[in-house]
Amino acid sequence: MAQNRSGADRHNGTGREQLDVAAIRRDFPILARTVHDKPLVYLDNAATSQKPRQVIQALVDYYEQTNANIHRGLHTLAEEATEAYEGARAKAARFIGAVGEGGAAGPDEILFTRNTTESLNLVAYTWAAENVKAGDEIVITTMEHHSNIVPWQWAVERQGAVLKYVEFGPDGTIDLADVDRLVTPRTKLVSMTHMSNVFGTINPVKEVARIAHNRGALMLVDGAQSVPHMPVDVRDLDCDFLAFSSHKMLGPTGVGVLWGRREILNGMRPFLGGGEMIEIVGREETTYNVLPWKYEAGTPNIADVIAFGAAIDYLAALGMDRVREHEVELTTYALDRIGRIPGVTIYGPKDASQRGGVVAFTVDEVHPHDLGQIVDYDGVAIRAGQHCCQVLSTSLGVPATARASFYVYNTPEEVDALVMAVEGARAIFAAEVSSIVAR
Ligand code: 7TS
Repeated sequence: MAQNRSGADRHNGTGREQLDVAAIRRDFPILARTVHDKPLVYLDNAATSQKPRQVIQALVDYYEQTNANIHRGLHTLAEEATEAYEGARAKAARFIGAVGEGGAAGPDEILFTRNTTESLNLVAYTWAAENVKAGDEIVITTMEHHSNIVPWQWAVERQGAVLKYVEFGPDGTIDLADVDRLVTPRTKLVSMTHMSNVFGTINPVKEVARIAHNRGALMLVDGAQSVPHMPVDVRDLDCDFLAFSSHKMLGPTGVGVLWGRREILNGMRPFLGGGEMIEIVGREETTYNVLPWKYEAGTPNIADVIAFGAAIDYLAALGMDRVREHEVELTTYALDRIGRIPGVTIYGPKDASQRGGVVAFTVDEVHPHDLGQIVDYDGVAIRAGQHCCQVLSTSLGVPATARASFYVYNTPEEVDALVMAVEGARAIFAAEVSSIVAR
């Protein structure tokens, strides 16, 4: 497989080497394309990231050299496919610190799903069904993605429980005092995004986990936006579940992870029934396979899981500390540059050290959807709308925002291109308004 060429050659004054973004960019074939005859400026990474050649090649290699079903055949291809698939699981475990003491038995806590959404639903359907009773509480926040709201709405409806929300303040952060007040001995679970996909807020999930545990509740962390962008260690967070998606961290679509504490996963019923998840199937009853296969019924997404392993290798070689530093730098620059555009409002914390590489904003007189479309003519890809966070939008009282989100291959020049494109959009609308006035 191709080597990760993305070395590091610059220093940032901290003694630590910075990412060599020019070398990284050469690993991403799509960044060489144009959109409307302009170089692509891809700033929609919170939705999905682009894929390096190493990941694309892992898919091609798998289908050209290895393709076989796993855990079944006795032949060479099946063995190689199984080894590669389980190897990716071990990489995922190491990446989030799930490897047990002495390097033993961490990967069995990694369950492969389709995405963060499925990981969250898995907990809501299985764990909640047996552990949440009438009158119990589940606590989430008003900045959650729909995938961390809807499954809990259904769960509390099924169980006769109550869904409680921690509200965010004007700067898009939560107050631990509110968490402390809302989490009671009736609370069974606190489920919270580690990094908001709209505000970029990095939530104090470690402190929230401590509060949850003190009241006897479990802590689920939605890591869809944090795991791709900063070091995340489940032992340090001391959470009970962590959900994230491959496609937001340089890997293919169709692969998600649910990490859970071994004793909790062992105590839960499986999610889906079928092949692989069983031990003995009788006419009336079935006993289950051990972790992690108990939760992986049917033929999994073998090729994409293996390529996800290549994505993890790529990020690990860059170093997640450096990924985070790069994004703090870029976000600081973007907050300043975007903030200087007349009529702009930026949402979320002011300080880039408190947020991820996500900048949601509005521009007076220009609807975010129009903005998204106009900047696309300049080759700039951003997202506009509610970003699957309607509860957040309603609380904020802002029906839609434009959102730029960054990753390892983005540059300050691309932030400049965004700002110029937004200025252009403003000029178009200003011209329209004056022509209407003149009429
Ligand atoms: N949680 C958060 C915080 C997210 O940002 C997303 C996706 C999800 C969960 C769901 O992830 P999935 O892989 O299951 O889809 N967020 C976005 C976004 O901001 N724009 O498109 C998808």
